[in-house]
Amino acid sequence: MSRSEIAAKPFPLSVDLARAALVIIDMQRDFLEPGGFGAALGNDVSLLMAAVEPCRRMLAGARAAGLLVIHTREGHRPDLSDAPRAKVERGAPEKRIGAPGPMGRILIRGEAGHDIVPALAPLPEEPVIDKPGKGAFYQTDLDLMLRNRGIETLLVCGVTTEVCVHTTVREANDRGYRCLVLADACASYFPEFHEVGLRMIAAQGGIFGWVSTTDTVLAALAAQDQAA
Ligand code: C5J
Repeated sequence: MSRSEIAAKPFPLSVDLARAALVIIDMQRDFLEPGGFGAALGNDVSLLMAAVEPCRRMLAGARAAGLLVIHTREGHRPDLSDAPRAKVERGAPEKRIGAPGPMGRILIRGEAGHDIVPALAPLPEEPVIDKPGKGAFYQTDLDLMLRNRGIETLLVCGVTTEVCVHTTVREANDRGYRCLVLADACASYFPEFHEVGLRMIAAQGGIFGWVSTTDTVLAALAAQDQAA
């Protein structure tokens, strides 16, 4: 497969799409839906919901093109043995990780709120990385999976831009992966953090990665299909 030149900031990125994976970060009900953890903390979850449709389109395009698709979820074991006290003890007790919420215990694996939103439900063959931290590489087998498949470039989307997307992109960058972040398929409860978060990634000649859009990447996938 030939390389595709994908328009991006700070400059176009040459991608071997056969060695690219789509990584969808934490599109979980607890973060996105009314009544979840994010909403309980007082956030406007509609800001995050705006990323669902771009993610859905990107997911459909990646599946059609045969790309490796990886989903991540932030959450913990029911006994909280993998949750640092410093993380659990943050905030009001009734809104902490493990506390009962409208969609089950907040950010606990197996609870309804921990699940990925139905529009982006993983297929059985798509790996789901359950991560205890913000970064998708921390204490997971993501790096092993990517290396086993010869992946070089990550197409990254999901929430939140400045927390789990950013942390994952930084981790990936240090491990030698090129990261192309899809601006419209990421979101934050804080629009200004989203904007600045994206600018930080592409700053200084692409210090952590590149920033593009769903449509741009979908067009590159379609062009590759036609050329094949
Ligand atoms: C947060 C995330 N914001 N997925 N998680 O705690 O960004």
